[in-house]
Amino acid sequence: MARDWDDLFLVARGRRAASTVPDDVDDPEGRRAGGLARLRASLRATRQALGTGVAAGFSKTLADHDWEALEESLILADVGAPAAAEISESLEATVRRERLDSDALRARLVELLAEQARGRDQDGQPLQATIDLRPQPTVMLMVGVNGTGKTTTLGKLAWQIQHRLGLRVLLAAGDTFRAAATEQLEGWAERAGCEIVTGAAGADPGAVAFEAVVRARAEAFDVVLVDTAGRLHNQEPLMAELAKVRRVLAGQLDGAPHETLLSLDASTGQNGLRQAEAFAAAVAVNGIVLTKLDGSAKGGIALSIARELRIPVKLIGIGEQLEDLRPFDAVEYADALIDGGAE
Ligand SMILES: Nc1nc2c(ncn2[C@@H]2O[C@H](COP(=O)(O)OP(=O)(O)OP(=O)(O)O)[C@@H](O)[C@H]2O)c(=O)[nH]1
Ligand SMILES: [Mg+2]
Repeated sequence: MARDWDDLFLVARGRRAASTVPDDVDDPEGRRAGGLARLRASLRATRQALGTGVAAGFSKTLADHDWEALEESLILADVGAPAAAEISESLEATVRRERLDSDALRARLVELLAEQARGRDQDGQPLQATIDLRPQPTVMLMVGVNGTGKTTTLGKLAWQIQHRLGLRVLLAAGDTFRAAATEQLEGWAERAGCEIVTGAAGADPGAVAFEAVVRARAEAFDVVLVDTAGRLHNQEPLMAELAKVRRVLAGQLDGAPHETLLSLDASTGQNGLRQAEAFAAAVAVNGIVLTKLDGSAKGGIALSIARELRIPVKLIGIGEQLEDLRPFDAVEYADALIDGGAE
């Protein structure tokens, strides 16, 4: 069974209310099939980079045991050289040990890809790709490079938390830098039916975050989602400003921010790894949102990040609409990476 929103969010017993997600967003009959088909469609470009547009062609490569070709195509899809080498070596070792038909080989490859995409911590335990909403209130900080999808993701997330879990969300428009950023988030607040705290243009983003937490505590909001302005990971003063927002939140509420999500545009490929490194150093990122997987040929980057930085991918963006944000499922992702289904 694929991971779902209920596997992603940890919610205190008795706190969630009935879901008000309309059927057309979340049709239980069609969702799985529809969702998987959409994920497959999103990963088409990556799959083509893997040279596996057609599953049969891919099986042939495996049957010929062309490990170098496999390794190369994994690297082309931005899986990263170490992961690519490990995967093809492991597959080669399996084949040497036992005779596998192409279906079994394919299944083994999915397993290996999923294993890498899930990632492991220092002690070898699988990374936890959950979002803990049990602290009251839970404060989430969204960070990342310009245009990677921070505001859109927060808006989609606000909608999901508000409608699916029935929790009260407060948005904080911490991007006081870019003109129209506040209006953009206000639009999402309206769609999600949640409240928002804004600041004047050019105001201190830390002050907006501070005010949001004060209000959340006074009015018993469950979740505070803090947006921030985009910045390049090598712009030191801006990274320092982000660290300050984090400090302000930490000083205001024990454990805050409870979740710091980094949004990464999947099409940036291996550069995303550098971004993640720099943001993690500045604000202790504990989850990745991989956006714009639709139309990217570098979807393999999810594997590199989990493996190299030990930060779990928690969410993926596969389009601009509300329903285009999904919990990351390593097996589903690995499967869609090499199999386009009926395309
Ligand atoms: N195709 C696609 N587009 C996306 C996705 N996520 C966001 N976008 C689009 O990317 C553009 C930028 O998204 P924003 O949410 O404004 O990005 P941001 O990181 O907040 O940008 P700044 O605030 O300027 O740093 C918008 O046009 C979004 O609709 C996605 O998963 N897929
Ligand atoms: Mg934004």
